[in-house]
Parts: sequence; C-alpha cells; structure tokens
Amino acid sequence: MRLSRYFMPILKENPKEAEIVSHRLMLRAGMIRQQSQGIYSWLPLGKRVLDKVNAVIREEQNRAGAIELSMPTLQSAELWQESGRYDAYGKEMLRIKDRQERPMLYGPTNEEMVTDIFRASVKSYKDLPLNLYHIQLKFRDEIRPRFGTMRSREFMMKDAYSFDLTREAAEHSYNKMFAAYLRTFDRLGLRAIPMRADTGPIGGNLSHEFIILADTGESEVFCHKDFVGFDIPGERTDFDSVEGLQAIFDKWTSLYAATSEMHDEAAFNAIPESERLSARGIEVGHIFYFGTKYSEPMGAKVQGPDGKEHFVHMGSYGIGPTRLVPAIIEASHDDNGIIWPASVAPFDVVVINMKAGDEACDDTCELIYAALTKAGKDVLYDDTDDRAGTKFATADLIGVPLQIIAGPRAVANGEVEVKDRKTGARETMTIEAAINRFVA
Ligand code: 5CA
Repeated sequence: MRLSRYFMPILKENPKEAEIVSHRLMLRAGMIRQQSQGIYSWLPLGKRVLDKVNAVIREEQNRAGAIELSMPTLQSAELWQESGRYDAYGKEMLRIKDRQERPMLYGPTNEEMVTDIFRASVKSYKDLPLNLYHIQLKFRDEIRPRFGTMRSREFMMKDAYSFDLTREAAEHSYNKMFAAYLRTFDRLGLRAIPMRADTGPIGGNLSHEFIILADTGESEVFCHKDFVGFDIPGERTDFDSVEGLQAIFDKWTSLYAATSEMHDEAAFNAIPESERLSARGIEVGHIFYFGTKYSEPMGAKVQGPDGKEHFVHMGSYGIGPTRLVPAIIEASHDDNGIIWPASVAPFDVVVINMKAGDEACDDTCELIYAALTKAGKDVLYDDTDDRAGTKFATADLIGVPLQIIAGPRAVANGEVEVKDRKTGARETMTIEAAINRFVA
C-alpha cells in the first residue's frame, strides 16, 4: 500500500474527548471515527487490525471444533418472547418496528436465534456435540458508552453456542472454549486470566470472564499472582480429549481469581499477601454454561440413545474483537504510539522513503516494496513528500513492527536502516539483506 494513495487521517493534536491512551491513539492514528454516541466507523488502518484479530479468533474457534455461520443483526421480537427475555432485557435492547408494525430488535446476543436454527434441523444425539459461532455486530444501548470502542453501543462479538445431550458433555464443550480462549488471547499478545464471574442477563451458574490486567480497566479483579506465569495450551492440544481439557480447566481454575461481583474476601485473604494481585482489568471474553435455560422454553430437544427426547444442554461463549483492539493497545504502547504484536499489526513492515523524488531513494524503495509484496508481506510504503521527522513520527504512531528506512546517504552505499519499533534498535544493512530478513 502506497501511503500517498491510502486513507489514514492522522491527527497531530491529542483529541480532547479521549480519556484513555488506547482511545487517544486509535483516534490519532486514524483507525476509527465516532459517528454518533458509542457508534464507530472503522477506518482502513483500524479495519486491517480488526480483520487480523478476527482471523486469529476464527483459527482458534475452528481448531476447537466450532463451526462458523452468519446470523443477522436484526431479529424478530417473537423469538425473544419465546424465551421470556423480550421483556426481561430492559432498555439495553434497541427495539424497532418494521413497516408492517412488526416488533423487531437489533440483536444484543443470539441465544434465541441459534436455538431456533438448532431446533429446526437437529433431532438426534448423533448430531451432537455441535458448536456454532459467528462474528457479527451487536447493539446494546449502554448507559455509559465510553473509551471509544472499548465500551460502545454497536460493537462486534464473536459468539459461539454449544449444544450437548448431557451436562457432562456440555462441560467438555465449555472446556474446549476455555482452552481456545487461552490460546486466542495469547496469540494476540495478551495475558488473559479466567475469573469466576456473574452471569447477568445470559443466565446459568457456570461462567468465567477472561480478564486482562490494565490500570484503565473497568472491572476490579482479585487473583493469585501465579496466573501470570501459567503455561498456555499448545498448538497440538487434543480438543477431543475429555481428560486433557479437564486438566487444563482444573489447572487454570486451581487458584483464586474472581471479579468484584463474585469476590470472596475471606478466600482471597487466605492467600499469602505477597502472592495476592488486586488490580483493574478489561473483560475481553466471557463464557457461560446455562443448561436448558433456552432449550426448554424454546423446545430444542433431541432423541437420546434411550429413545427418549431430551432438552439440549447449552453454553455460549463471547469475545469482543472491537474491545480487543483497544485492549491490545492498552497493553502495548509507548510515548510515541502503538506497538502492535506481529499477529495483528496492520502492516508487517513500513518502508520509509526519506527523500521522495530522489532517484536513488525512489528506486531502492520501489525495489524493496515490490520484493516484500511479492513475498506475501503486508507492506506500507511511505512515498509521500512529508518531512523525514513527520514520517518517523507517523511510523511510530501506527505501530508497525518493523521499519525499513531509506535515506540518500545509506542508499548511496547500497544500504538501508532497519528499525525495530518495539526496542527502537536500528541496524544498517545492505538492501538485499533487508529484503532477505523478511523473505527468508
Ligand atoms: N451471549 C454471551 C456470550 S456469546 C454474551 O453476550 N456475553 S457478554 O455479554 O459477556 O459479551 C461477550 C463479550 O462481548 C464481552 O466479553 C466483551 O468482550 C464484549 N462486549 C460486551 N459488551 C460490549 C460493549 N458494550 N462494547 C464492546 N464490547 C463489548
């Protein structure tokens, strides 16, 4: 991508409305724009990051055996009347009427709709377990949308829904998502700690929130320090192994960890003081097991091996991609801007032409840009005629992990500089070596 032809509206000044660093940096880097309260456009740079976050989420959901589909944002009120949540949900639900005066709503979550899909076609225990997910916009008319896309009214959610014959089988499905979440957040460069949590309007009695520790987090959390060093389940985790996944769950729930709603002061105080961690956190994921709460009123049942009909046991599993993007920034930035983990960086590398219009600089940059693009890298080429200082500031602000800097003096020697955004380390090398570093 040539910066001269891209759309990346950088702000020079700090936006006044931004109270936390991630919101400030997302606005300054031209990633998002507020369209009305708590409703955002994702501008091209932001969209790239969001897509990469979703790609990681998708890979780990698929690895754990979940199957992707796509459900609509607008739902019929009738479905929610069946479960009894239409009246219970309150003002957070945006209710709409269509031209025939039929009550509709903008979905805040999809338990009812997915249960409807399930009951229409699944009739036998032989088709279980089943876990269906999508990545879709949701709307919740939050009283206090704030911090940009961290808490917005329209937001994206990956929501998965599992169906099983028995409670035991449903617990295995829960553990699959539990392990998949640990892997997902780790791949996004985050240390998320599962904490016992309240179930709110989703319901059920088994629930964990995945929390990343951050001073700007909205939740108050309490946990054992050792969680910070726990091992993440590896790529070769066998998601079909009931015992294997139970062991992961048991390990990750063996120590105290709870949000303020579930906090047990006495249990926490039983931990030696030096091992207690009392902090603020950001909830990036939330998983629930709620048994037959939706399957019973909505008649979602299958025939079991005993020939009888059984209401299916369900769970739901949410991750907030549009919250994860600012959460990653909260965890990874410095005074100059964002520092993206490679897994979600909008570009793999930025090529900075320090003297656009200079033949040698132009030729060198074009050569590198073409070679890296051909090698399948996402390359941003700063071919603008901005001052070098502005270009460096922009490259640091947008947080691309590596910068290749081509200035007249180095280029005259057949060399460029490669800078690591995170460490700031700079290395001069031949043009060929710079290319090979990425291609090899
Ligand atoms: N149906 C369940 C799980 S699929 C559910 O709705 N869970 S939830 O309410 O906990 O939301 C799941 C995730 O969505 C949260 O962990 C959070 O990451 C994200 N999320 C929820 N509300 C917002 C919001 N207002 N803005 C941004 N992200 C949000």
